[in-house]
Amino acid sequence: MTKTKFKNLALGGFILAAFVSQTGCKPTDLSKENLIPKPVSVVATGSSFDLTDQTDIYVQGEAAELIQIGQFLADKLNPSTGLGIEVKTTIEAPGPGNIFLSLSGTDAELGNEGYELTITDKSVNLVANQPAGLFRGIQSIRQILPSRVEMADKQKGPWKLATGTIRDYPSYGYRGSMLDVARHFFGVEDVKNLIDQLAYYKMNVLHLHLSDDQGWRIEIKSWPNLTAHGGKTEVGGGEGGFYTQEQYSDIVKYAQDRYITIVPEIDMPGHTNAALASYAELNCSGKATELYTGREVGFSTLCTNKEVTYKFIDDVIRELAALTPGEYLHIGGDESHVTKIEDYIPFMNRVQDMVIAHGKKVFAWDEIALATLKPNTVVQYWAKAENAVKGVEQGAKVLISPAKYAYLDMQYDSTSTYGLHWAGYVEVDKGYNWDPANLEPTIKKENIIGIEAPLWTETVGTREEAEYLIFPRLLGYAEIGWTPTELRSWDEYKIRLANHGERMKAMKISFYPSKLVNWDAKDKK
Ligand code: IFG
Repeated sequence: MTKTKFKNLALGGFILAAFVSQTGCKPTDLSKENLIPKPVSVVATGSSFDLTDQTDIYVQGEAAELIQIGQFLADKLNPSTGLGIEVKTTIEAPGPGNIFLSLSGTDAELGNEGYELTITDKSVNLVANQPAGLFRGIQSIRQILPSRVEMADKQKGPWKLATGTIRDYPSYGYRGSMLDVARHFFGVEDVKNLIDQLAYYKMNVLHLHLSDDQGWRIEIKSWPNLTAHGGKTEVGGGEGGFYTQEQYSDIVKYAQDRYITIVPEIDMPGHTNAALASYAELNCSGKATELYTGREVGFSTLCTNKEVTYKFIDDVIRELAALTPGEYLHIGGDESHVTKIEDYIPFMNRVQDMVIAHGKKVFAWDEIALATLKPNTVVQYWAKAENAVKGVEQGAKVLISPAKYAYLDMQYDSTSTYGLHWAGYVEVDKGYNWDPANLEPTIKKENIIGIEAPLWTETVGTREEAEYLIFPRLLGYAEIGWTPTELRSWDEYKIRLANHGERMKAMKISFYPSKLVNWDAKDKK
């Protein structure tokens, strides 16, 4: 090494030592944090903010909603840090050492879910236009702290946040997953657990597939046998189950408190054996079918030419709409292989009108594009691009859920313990390396309402089994829905994903340790 280089190295070391001794902290780099989804912009300033037992979370004004958001963060930080962080209200910005959440409607670019997080060595300021934006921003605060912050029991400090500014907002307004609770039933606690995980990754919709051939999972008071009989079993013959209307409302509120919308689905005219087994009059034969515990699809249909069928559907839609604050009801429409197309089309047209009459907008699988789409009907692209294209040509928005990229029940590879592979294998990289706006020339970004990753549960029946399929791929779909495509690359993402292995472990998520990810790359802090 030349003399000059040696001198420069010594000088650099001296400056670093002086910096550390002056500020008492090691330099940091906010832009190297492993945030998922990746924020729109991060500017690092190299210092750090310490959470201490003097730190509190201040919210501006007395709004109960902001206090609740502050409390959500405090409840996530206190068990592991033991710092006893409290939520307080203030008009002015608080003194140094605190976290401050406030609303300001002056930053249109942030939209309803965006936020700006400014961290200095003295303060943490989170600003958004709407409470939802604050809620998305506190997930970033959680992810900037060491992964052990997500542990349920007390961990040793220090609890440092790298300093700098994050400006962030989502690409798509609908960023969701779907849980099929019909093939295998999942109880309220499992659903709430999934909602917490969606919230951590800034997702904002959970679509619940509430009825199918194997089970009817939502109490309908005017047709009680749907759950009394139709909820009694599941794939494989297990005991099945269902949500009472009270339990469904509890799930809806839990989701709402995390700025997540529940989209309930009653699949029809196909995928209806549970209803057909519960009420003989719904069958064209007038005879009830047997309960079904297998995994075949496409063998059932409501009797589309009997008026009682529409009375049934109207009662179901009425009761479900009254329990659902979200603007959409999903009416399925997929794989109606034993419904003649000349019956399917008028059926789907009539049911759309019924949903609208009950004040909701319609979601349906992409086959509905064969019918006449009502103005706000959204086509969920899952199998046939030509159906989604038909939907766009009718002026509809498309929800992007292509089975070959986004079906969480697809096996990772031929050795996967759970899952199916009719749409192909979906390893973690394949699930990440695609762009919803680049699937079909006709389907442009402006035609897309967002992305959804469905989990069909023919092959999984417990939380752990479901998590094997959901994670880690869900993190990639969260990023596809949030982060601009031009900021995304698999090679860079997989390093951040590796660092989330520690976080998923801390949150007790039984994720699939894909060999494509170097999970041993230890968390940086
Ligand atoms: N297709 C069926 C689902 C489920 C799935 C399993 C849709 C819209 C295959 N319909 O996906 O009910 O069986 O991968």
